[in-house]
Amino acid sequence: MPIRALTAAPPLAFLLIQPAASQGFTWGERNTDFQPAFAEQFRANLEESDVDLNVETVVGGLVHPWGIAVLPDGGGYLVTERSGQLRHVTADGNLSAPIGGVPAVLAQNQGGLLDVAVGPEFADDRRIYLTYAKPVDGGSVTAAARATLSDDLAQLTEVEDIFVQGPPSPTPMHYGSRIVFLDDGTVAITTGEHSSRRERVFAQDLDKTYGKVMRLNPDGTVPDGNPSFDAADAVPGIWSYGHRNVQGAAVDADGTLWTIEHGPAGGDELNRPEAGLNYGWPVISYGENYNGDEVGSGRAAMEGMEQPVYFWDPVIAPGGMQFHSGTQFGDWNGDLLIGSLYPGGVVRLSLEEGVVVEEERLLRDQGRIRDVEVLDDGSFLMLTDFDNGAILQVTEASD
Ligand SMILES: [Ca+2]
Repeated sequence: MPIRALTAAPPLAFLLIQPAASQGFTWGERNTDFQPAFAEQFRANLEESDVDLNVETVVGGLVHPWGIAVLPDGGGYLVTERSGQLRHVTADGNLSAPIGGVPAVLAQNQGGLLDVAVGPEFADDRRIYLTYAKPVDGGSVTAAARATLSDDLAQLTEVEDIFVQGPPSPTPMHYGSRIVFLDDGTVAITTGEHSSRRERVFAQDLDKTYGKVMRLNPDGTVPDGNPSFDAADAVPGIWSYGHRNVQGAAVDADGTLWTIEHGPAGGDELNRPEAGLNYGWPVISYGENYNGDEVGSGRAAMEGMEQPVYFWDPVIAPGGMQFHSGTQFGDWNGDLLIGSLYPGGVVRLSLEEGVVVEEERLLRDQGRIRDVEVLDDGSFLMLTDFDNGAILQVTEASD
């Protein structure tokens, strides 16, 4: 965006009608002129928190870190590097050698070792969960595995896939993915649709697991309470469908699952996926393909397909996200903190009764943020997605 950066400031009259811009942020030029389906769906009031952010490096030298999870009882963090390493980091920044036993990954293009989650019974069973690009005959797929982490944090054992996407894709793009635990002990696993024109339509097919939110038991079996579909060949475990590339998922204080997906140019979406529903891709979408032609039907709304809670044009290129809680940044409790790969930093959304009422752009000088993890005290961790990436901790600066 160097050209935009060099353009002159907007005329004064334009400035006067703008809501308060967060840290100098103003909305960029749109890709398309689709009208939002409802007022709160697009460009909420821009806010600027009256708080100072203190950013410290926990550890650097990570190669494209992708996912991070917090171990209980002050046990530090697990962090993935996309090229295939899982490492342990102590809370004071001591980085381990790669943990043994990680599944082989296809570390190509957007593929590699992706998300990591700590099981809810970790203190007893030491189970952790990973998502990754799994090499298979015919290409690769998104997979989720569970494993047992040794007491010395050096080795995974009992590694088994609990989900393997199908069919195999020749395109190492759009793998999603996140794995998050729901309040009932099941897991939600998000996928992508491998991007290509031939494959993206599989997001609409219930006999394939491209572009889906899956809901499974932690051992990969299918729990009670999933939706049933008319299609006789529907893959068991599908929760919702018609997604593009779901790289963020989080559960709110009420136990409701939210997801965020990379859309086309001008079509990143926040969704609250409900059982059995179709979220539209690639039939309907805001925005347009990155080559400038229209997506699918050329429409942003259609009967039988769900509207996003919120969308961005221009996009934020979302990574992972989490709901805030804790005493630091206490005014943000219940807000979503979303990592942005482009233009970068953290996007904060304030929600009321299921709609977005406020947006803030934080930490924009930090560049590509792949994942965000809120700690018990309300401070939060960010992963910077660079060749020389880092775990950063953001605390509320005291006066
Ligand atoms: Ca959608």
